[in-house]
Amino acid sequence: MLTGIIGKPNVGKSTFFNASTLLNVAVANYPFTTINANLGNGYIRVKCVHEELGVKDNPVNSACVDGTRLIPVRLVDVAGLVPGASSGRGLGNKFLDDLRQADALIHVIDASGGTDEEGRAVKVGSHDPAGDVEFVRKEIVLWIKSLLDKDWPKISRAVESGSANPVKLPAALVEKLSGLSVEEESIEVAIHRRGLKIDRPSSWSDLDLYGFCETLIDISKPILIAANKCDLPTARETVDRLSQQFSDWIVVPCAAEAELLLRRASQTGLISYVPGDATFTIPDPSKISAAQKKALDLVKNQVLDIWKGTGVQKAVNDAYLRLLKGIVVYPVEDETKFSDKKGNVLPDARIMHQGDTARDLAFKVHTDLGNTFLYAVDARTGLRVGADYKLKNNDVLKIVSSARKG
Ligand SMILES: Nc1nc2c(ncn2[C@@H]2O[C@H](COP(=O)(O)OP(=O)(O)O)[C@@H](O)[C@H]2O)c(=O)[nH]1
Ligand SMILES: [Mg+2]
Repeated sequence: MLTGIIGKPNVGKSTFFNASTLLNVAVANYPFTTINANLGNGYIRVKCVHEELGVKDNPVNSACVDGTRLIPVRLVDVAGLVPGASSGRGLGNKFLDDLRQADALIHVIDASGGTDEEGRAVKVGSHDPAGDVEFVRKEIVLWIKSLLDKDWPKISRAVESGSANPVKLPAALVEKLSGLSVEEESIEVAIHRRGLKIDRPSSWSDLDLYGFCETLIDISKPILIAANKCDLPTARETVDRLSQQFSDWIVVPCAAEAELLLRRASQTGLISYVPGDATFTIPDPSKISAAQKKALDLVKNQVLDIWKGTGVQKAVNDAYLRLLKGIVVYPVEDETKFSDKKGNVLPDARIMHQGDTARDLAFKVHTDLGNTFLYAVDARTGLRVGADYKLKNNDVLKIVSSARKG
């Protein structure tokens, strides 16, 4: 799963990305190795199960700080986009290429109203970011539509050829949109929701195609709004208004710059702070300079005390756990000790989808394990569950396969 950070220039996308990807604790075993300037690991924050199970853990693929599990997830900082990007304005299709692989999008807006539509700095409070929410979505829809427009007559002919074995529209569209992280099922659902004829694409109007693309985006690249720059007072009224206006969306008030400051201060040991906390502590006040104290006070007064956190961690959590309906599952090899073969207790925390099964988990751990799956054991109860068992959040499961005994 990959989440793209999108928005017009100067809203704080890179600040958000840099803050989310900075972590003070080492994660031994990063599941992702290719990391460049705009692709990195963010983290999901959840309550670890080790306390509930009464054990001390040794995380391998994630980290555990005082009972909080931090699980790596991939984030990509997408190039800024401006109105008309889908037809090549600004960096144009560069941003679109960046978000091909994304399963969900975090749309960063400047809630303080201090950047115009093109991303130029203007007087704080003078630009209404509601329009940005609309135009960014529209550019993505237009981009998807532009990938289909040109070939629509050809696709229609293939689907309506009347041959004994005609091409099915969803299959044709998956092929056309390959590399876009769009599934056939999502296409079927979008066609159905829009009440369009699946076997008569030639009957679709231009508006029908637009509407279909819009619904397809809602399903296969859902968007969360990160209302950034909430440290500025003009953002308060905007956040309330946007939350009402976009009530179907998740709107998270954020202060990316404050989060970056807190993570940096935590990295150098000036403060104790776990990403997503509503407070921080200063272990040794004598080590803090007057300027540092002033900056930290500002973060406390203008962000933490008002919003109960900087929102950056919440936005990443919500993208994976709410938008993408993720759940956390702990696979183990010794269900009596909740450990792997080497004795690491609760070594891995994996993000799965609601509705995934025990066999899906086996495949996620290793293809061989999926192929030779026999059953799984719920480590809490010691009871066996079958391949179709629906995973629950915080499950601790041992997978038993025919390949490896014991
Ligand atoms: N007040 C305030 N400024 C921010 C915040 N986040 C970013 N900025 C500022 O906004 C400007 C653009 O940030 P940047 O991350 O480069 O934006 P990008 O172009 O969207 O990647 C910079 O001057 C940042 O310091 C925030 O939470 N609050
Ligand atoms: Mg940037």
